[in-house]
Amino acid sequence: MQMSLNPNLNKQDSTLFISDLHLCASRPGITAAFIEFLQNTASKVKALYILGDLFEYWAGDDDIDDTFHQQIISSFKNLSATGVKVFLMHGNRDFLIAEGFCQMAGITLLDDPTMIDLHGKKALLSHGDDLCVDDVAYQQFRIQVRDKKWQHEFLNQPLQIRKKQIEAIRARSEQEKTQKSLEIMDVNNEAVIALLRKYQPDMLIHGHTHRPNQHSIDLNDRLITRWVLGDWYEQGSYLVCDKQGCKSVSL
Ligand code: LP5
Ligand code: MN
Repeated sequence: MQMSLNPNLNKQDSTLFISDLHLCASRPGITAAFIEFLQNTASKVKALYILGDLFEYWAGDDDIDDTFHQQIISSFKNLSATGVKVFLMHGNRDFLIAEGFCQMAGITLLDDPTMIDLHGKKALLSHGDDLCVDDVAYQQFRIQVRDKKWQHEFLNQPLQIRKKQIEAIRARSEQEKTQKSLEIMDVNNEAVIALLRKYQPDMLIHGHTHRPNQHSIDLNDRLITRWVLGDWYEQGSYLVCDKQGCKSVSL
Protein backbone atom coordinates (compact mmCIF):
# COMPACT_ATOMS: atom_id res chain seq x y z
CA MET A 1 0.00 0.00 0.00
CA GLN A 2 1.22 3.49 -0.87
CA MET A 3 1.86 5.69 2.18
CA SER A 4 2.60 9.37 1.89
CA LEU A 5 3.24 11.94 4.60
CA ASN A 6 2.74 15.20 2.72
CA PRO A 7 0.26 14.86 -0.10
CA ASN A 8 -0.57 17.88 -2.27
CA LEU A 9 -4.14 18.76 -1.45
CA ASN A 10 -6.27 21.14 -3.46
CA LYS A 11 -9.82 22.49 -3.50
CA GLN A 12 -10.38 21.59 -7.15
CA ASP A 13 -9.92 17.89 -7.15
CA SER A 14 -8.66 16.33 -3.91
CA THR A 15 -11.17 14.04 -2.21
CA LEU A 16 -10.66 12.46 1.21
CA PHE A 17 -12.11 9.24 2.65
CA ILE A 18 -12.10 8.24 6.31
CA SER A 19 -14.01 5.78 8.49
CA ASP A 20 -14.11 4.11 11.89
CA LEU A 21 -13.15 7.10 14.00
CA HIS A 22 -15.28 5.85 16.91
CA LEU A 23 -15.32 9.34 18.44
CA CYS A 24 -16.46 9.57 22.05
CA ALA A 25 -15.98 11.98 24.95
CA SER A 26 -13.74 9.48 26.78
CA ARG A 27 -11.08 9.57 24.01
CA PRO A 28 -10.11 13.27 23.95
CA GLY A 29 -6.80 12.67 22.16
CA ILE A 30 -8.40 11.27 19.00
CA THR A 31 -11.15 13.90 19.12
CA ALA A 32 -8.48 16.62 19.14
CA ALA A 33 -6.67 14.90 16.24
CA PHE A 34 -9.94 14.71 14.31
CA ILE A 35 -10.80 18.39 14.85
CA GLU A 36 -7.27 19.31 13.78
CA PHE A 37 -7.69 17.11 10.70
CA LEU A 38 -10.92 18.95 9.78
CA GLN A 39 -9.27 22.36 10.27
CA ASN A 40 -5.92 21.75 8.60
CA THR A 41 -6.41 18.92 6.10
CA ALA A 42 -10.07 18.53 5.12
CA SER A 43 -10.38 22.32 4.74
CA LYS A 44 -7.93 22.15 1.81
CA VAL A 45 -9.95 19.72 -0.34
CA LYS A 46 -13.10 19.53 -2.42
CA ALA A 47 -14.96 16.81 -0.51
CA LEU A 48 -14.72 14.62 2.59
CA TYR A 49 -16.46 11.24 2.73
CA ILE A 50 -16.92 9.58 6.13
CA LEU A 51 -17.73 5.91 5.49
CA GLY A 52 -19.32 4.98 8.81
CA ASP A 53 -18.58 4.68 12.52
CA LEU A 54 -17.84 8.35 13.00
CA PHE A 55 -19.03 7.84 16.59
CA GLU A 56 -18.40 5.06 19.09
CA TYR A 57 -22.18 4.83 19.07
CA TRP A 58 -25.16 7.02 18.31
CA ALA A 59 -28.26 6.64 20.47
CA GLY A 60 -30.50 9.04 18.53
CA ASP A 61 -30.55 12.63 17.27
CA ASP A 62 -32.04 13.83 20.57
CA ASP A 63 -28.48 13.41 21.95
CA ILE A 64 -27.40 16.46 19.90
CA ASP A 65 -27.40 18.77 22.95
CA ASP A 66 -24.56 16.79 24.53
CA THR A 67 -21.48 19.09 24.86
CA PHE A 68 -19.19 16.63 23.11
CA HIS A 69 -21.60 16.21 20.19
CA GLN A 70 -21.97 20.01 19.95
CA GLN A 71 -18.19 20.32 19.65
CA ILE A 72 -18.15 17.89 16.71
CA ILE A 73 -21.18 19.54 15.07
CA SER A 74 -19.59 23.00 15.22
CA SER A 75 -16.32 21.65 13.74
CA PHE A 76 -18.29 20.21 10.81
CA LYS A 77 -20.25 23.45 10.44
CA ASN A 78 -17.00 25.43 10.24
CA LEU A 79 -15.69 23.05 7.59
CA SER A 80 -18.82 23.05 5.41
CA ALA A 81 -18.91 26.88 5.66
CA THR A 82 -15.56 26.93 3.80
CA GLY A 83 -17.22 25.21 0.83
CA VAL A 84 -15.99 21.66 1.50
CA LYS A 85 -18.74 19.11 0.81
CA VAL A 86 -19.04 16.61 3.66
CA PHE A 87 -20.76 13.24 3.13
CA LEU A 88 -21.57 10.63 5.76
CA MET A 89 -22.52 6.98 5.47
CA HIS A 90 -23.88 4.98 8.38
CA GLY A 91 -21.68 2.43 10.13
CA ASN A 92 -22.79 -0.41 12.42
CA ARG A 93 -22.22 1.88 15.45
CA ASP A 94 -23.99 5.05 14.27
CA PHE A 95 -26.76 3.98 11.88
CA LEU A 96 -29.26 5.91 14.03
CA ILE A 97 -27.78 9.22 12.86
CA ALA A 98 -30.65 11.00 11.10
CA GLU A 99 -31.37 14.26 9.30
CA GLY A 100 -31.41 16.29 12.56
CA PHE A 101 -27.69 15.71 13.14
CA CYS A 102 -26.81 16.05 9.44
CA GLN A 103 -28.64 19.35 8.98
CA MET A 104 -27.02 20.86 12.07
CA ALA A 105 -23.57 19.73 10.93
CA GLY A 106 -24.02 20.65 7.24
CA ILE A 107 -23.49 17.03 6.19
CA THR A 108 -25.18 14.98 3.45
CA LEU A 109 -26.20 11.43 4.41
CA LEU A 110 -25.41 8.72 1.83
CA ASP A 111 -26.95 5.29 1.27
CA ASP A 112 -24.79 2.19 1.65
CA PRO A 113 -23.57 1.46 -1.01
CA THR A 114 -23.21 4.65 -3.06
CA MET A 115 -21.41 5.01 -6.37
CA ILE A 116 -19.59 8.29 -7.06
CA ASP A 117 -17.62 9.70 -9.97
CA LEU A 118 -14.07 10.11 -8.73
CA HIS A 119 -12.14 12.00 -11.39
CA GLY A 120 -13.67 9.94 -14.17
CA LYS A 121 -13.40 6.65 -12.24
CA LYS A 122 -16.41 4.89 -10.74
CA ALA A 123 -15.86 4.50 -6.99
CA LEU A 124 -18.28 2.37 -4.99
CA LEU A 125 -18.45 3.39 -1.32
CA SER A 126 -19.64 1.22 1.54
CA HIS A 127 -19.13 0.86 5.29
CA GLY A 128 -18.24 -2.80 4.74
CA ASP A 129 -20.16 -4.64 7.47
CA ASP A 130 -22.68 -5.88 4.92
CA LEU A 131 -19.85 -7.83 3.26
CA CYS A 132 -19.00 -9.79 6.43
CA VAL A 133 -21.58 -12.46 5.65
CA ASP A 134 -19.70 -15.27 7.45
CA ASP A 135 -20.44 -13.49 10.74
CA VAL A 136 -23.92 -14.97 10.96
CA ALA A 137 -24.65 -13.75 14.53
CA TYR A 138 -23.79 -10.20 13.52
CA GLN A 139 -25.85 -10.36 10.32
CA GLN A 140 -28.91 -11.55 12.30
CA PHE A 141 -28.40 -8.69 14.75
CA ARG A 142 -28.01 -6.29 11.80
CA ILE A 143 -31.31 -7.35 10.22
CA GLN A 144 -33.08 -6.72 13.52
CA VAL A 145 -31.64 -3.29 14.30
CA ARG A 146 -31.86 -1.97 10.71
CA ASP A 147 -35.60 -2.69 10.68
CA LYS A 148 -37.44 0.69 10.60
CA LYS A 149 -40.23 -0.49 12.91
CA TRP A 150 -37.68 -1.78 15.45
CA GLN A 151 -35.79 1.52 15.26
CA HIS A 152 -39.00 3.51 15.80
CA GLU A 153 -39.78 1.52 18.96
CA PHE A 154 -36.20 1.76 20.20
CA LEU A 155 -36.11 5.53 19.67
CA ASN A 156 -39.38 5.94 21.56
CA GLN A 157 -37.62 4.98 24.80
CA PRO A 158 -35.90 7.59 27.01
CA LEU A 159 -32.33 8.45 25.95
CA GLN A 160 -30.72 7.14 29.16
CA ILE A 161 -32.47 3.76 28.79
CA ARG A 162 -31.30 3.53 25.16
CA LYS A 163 -27.71 4.28 26.19
CA LYS A 164 -27.83 1.53 28.85
CA GLN A 165 -29.15 -0.98 26.27
CA ILE A 166 -26.43 0.00 23.82
CA GLU A 167 -23.75 -0.43 26.53
CA ALA A 168 -25.13 -3.93 27.19
CA ILE A 169 -24.99 -4.81 23.46
CA ARG A 170 -21.46 -3.38 23.28
CA ALA A 171 -20.34 -5.64 26.15
CA ARG A 172 -21.98 -8.66 24.52
CA SER A 173 -20.44 -7.81 21.15
CA GLU A 174 -16.94 -7.48 22.69
CA GLN A 175 -17.39 -10.82 24.45
CA GLU A 176 -18.67 -12.59 21.31
CA LYS A 177 -15.85 -11.16 19.19
CA THR A 178 -13.32 -13.03 21.36
CA GLN A 179 -14.97 -16.29 20.17
CA LYS A 180 -14.92 -15.37 16.46
CA SER A 181 -11.97 -16.00 14.12
CA LEU A 182 -10.35 -13.10 12.25
CA GLU A 183 -11.51 -14.76 9.03
CA ILE A 184 -15.16 -14.75 10.10
CA MET A 185 -14.92 -11.04 10.96
CA ASP A 186 -13.41 -10.11 7.57
CA VAL A 187 -15.27 -9.48 4.33
CA ASN A 188 -16.33 -12.58 2.42
CA ASN A 189 -14.64 -12.75 -1.01
CA GLU A 190 -17.73 -14.02 -2.81
CA ALA A 191 -19.80 -11.21 -1.30
CA VAL A 192 -17.21 -8.70 -2.57
CA ILE A 193 -17.25 -10.25 -6.07
CA ALA A 194 -21.07 -10.24 -6.16
CA LEU A 195 -21.11 -6.54 -5.22
CA LEU A 196 -18.50 -5.71 -7.86
CA ARG A 197 -20.42 -7.69 -10.52
CA LYS A 198 -23.61 -5.82 -9.65
CA TYR A 199 -22.17 -2.29 -9.70
CA GLN A 200 -19.14 -2.69 -12.04
CA PRO A 201 -17.04 0.02 -10.34
CA ASP A 202 -13.36 0.77 -10.97
CA MET A 203 -12.75 0.68 -7.23
CA LEU A 204 -14.45 -0.18 -3.95
CA ILE A 205 -13.67 1.87 -0.83
CA HIS A 206 -14.82 0.62 2.57
CA GLY A 207 -13.93 0.45 6.26
CA HIS A 208 -15.29 -1.57 9.20
CA THR A 209 -12.70 -4.38 9.34
CA HIS A 210 -9.91 -2.09 10.64
CA ARG A 211 -7.46 -3.80 8.26
CA PRO A 212 -6.18 -0.95 6.08
CA ASN A 213 -4.95 -2.27 2.76
CA GLN A 214 -5.09 -2.03 -1.02
CA HIS A 215 -6.31 -5.23 -2.71
CA SER A 216 -6.42 -5.96 -6.45
CA ILE A 217 -9.32 -8.06 -7.69
CA ASP A 218 -9.36 -9.58 -11.16
CA LEU A 219 -12.94 -9.43 -12.41
CA ASN A 220 -13.10 -10.93 -15.92
CA ASP A 221 -9.62 -9.54 -16.75
CA ARG A 222 -10.47 -6.11 -15.35
CA LEU A 223 -8.46 -5.12 -12.28
CA ILE A 224 -10.55 -3.52 -9.57
CA THR A 225 -8.98 -1.98 -6.48
CA ARG A 226 -10.51 -2.59 -3.05
CA TRP A 227 -9.29 0.07 -0.65
CA VAL A 228 -9.80 -0.72 3.04
CA LEU A 229 -9.65 2.32 5.33
CA GLY A 230 -8.00 2.22 8.75
CA ASP A 231 -9.55 2.99 12.12
CA TRP A 232 -8.58 5.92 14.34
CA TYR A 233 -7.83 3.97 17.55
CA GLU A 234 -4.04 4.34 17.66
CA GLN A 235 -3.50 6.85 14.87
CA GLY A 236 -5.64 8.73 12.37
CA SER A 237 -5.38 7.96 8.65
CA TYR A 238 -7.15 8.85 5.43
CA LEU A 239 -7.28 7.99 1.74
CA VAL A 240 -6.70 10.92 -0.60
CA CYS A 241 -7.68 10.70 -4.26
CA ASP A 242 -7.07 13.10 -7.13
CA LYS A 243 -6.51 12.88 -10.90
CA GLN A 244 -3.23 11.04 -10.31
CA GLY A 245 -4.84 8.27 -8.22
CA CYS A 246 -5.32 7.39 -4.55
CA LYS A 247 -2.86 7.26 -1.65
CA SER A 248 -3.24 6.13 1.94
CA VAL A 249 -1.88 8.71 4.42
CA SER A 250 -1.18 8.39 8.15
CA LEU A 251 -1.52 11.48 10.34
O1 LP5 B 1 -18.32 -2.54 16.12
P1 LP5 B 1 -17.35 -3.66 16.29
O2 LP5 B 1 -16.33 -3.67 15.21
O3 LP5 B 1 -16.75 -3.70 17.67
O4 LP5 B 1 -18.19 -5.02 16.20
C1 LP5 B 1 -19.03 -5.22 15.09
C2 LP5 B 1 -20.22 -6.08 15.51
N1 LP5 B 1 -20.88 -5.53 16.69
C3 LP5 B 1 -21.82 -4.59 16.57
C4 LP5 B 1 -22.44 -4.09 17.85
C5 LP5 B 1 -21.99 -2.68 18.09
O5 LP5 B 1 -20.61 -2.67 18.35
C6 LP5 B 1 -22.72 -2.06 19.27
C7 LP5 B 1 -24.03 -1.47 18.93
C8 LP5 B 1 -23.88 -0.08 18.40
C9 LP5 B 1 -25.01 0.85 18.69
C10 LP5 B 1 -26.23 0.64 17.89
C11 LP5 B 1 -27.33 1.54 18.31
C12 LP5 B 1 -28.68 0.94 18.24
C13 LP5 B 1 -28.78 -0.50 18.58
C14 LP5 B 1 -29.25 -0.67 19.97
C15 LP5 B 1 -29.34 -2.08 20.39
C16 LP5 B 1 -29.92 -2.20 21.77
O6 LP5 B 1 -22.16 -4.10 15.51
C17 LP5 B 1 -19.79 -7.47 15.82
C18 LP5 B 1 -19.04 -8.06 14.63
C19 LP5 B 1 -17.84 -7.16 14.32
O7 LP5 B 1 -18.33 -5.85 14.02
C20 LP5 B 1 -17.02 -7.64 13.13
O8 LP5 B 1 -17.78 -7.54 11.93
O9 LP5 B 1 -18.62 -9.36 14.93
O10 LP5 B 1 -20.99 -8.23 15.96
C21 LP5 B 1 -21.29 -8.78 17.16
O11 LP5 B 1 -20.43 -9.01 17.99
C22 LP5 B 1 -22.73 -9.07 17.32
C23 LP5 B 1 -22.98 -10.32 18.11
O12 LP5 B 1 -22.39 -11.46 17.50
C24 LP5 B 1 -24.45 -10.53 18.26
C25 LP5 B 1 -25.06 -9.58 19.23
C26 LP5 B 1 -26.42 -10.10 19.52
C27 LP5 B 1 -27.16 -9.17 20.39
C28 LP5 B 1 -28.57 -9.69 20.46
C29 LP5 B 1 -29.42 -8.78 21.23
C30 LP5 B 1 -30.53 -8.29 20.37
C31 LP5 B 1 -31.46 -7.49 21.13
C32 LP5 B 1 -31.62 -6.13 20.55
C33 LP5 B 1 -32.69 -5.40 21.21
C34 LP5 B 1 -32.35 -4.88 22.55
MN1 MN C 1 -17.95 -0.71 11.70
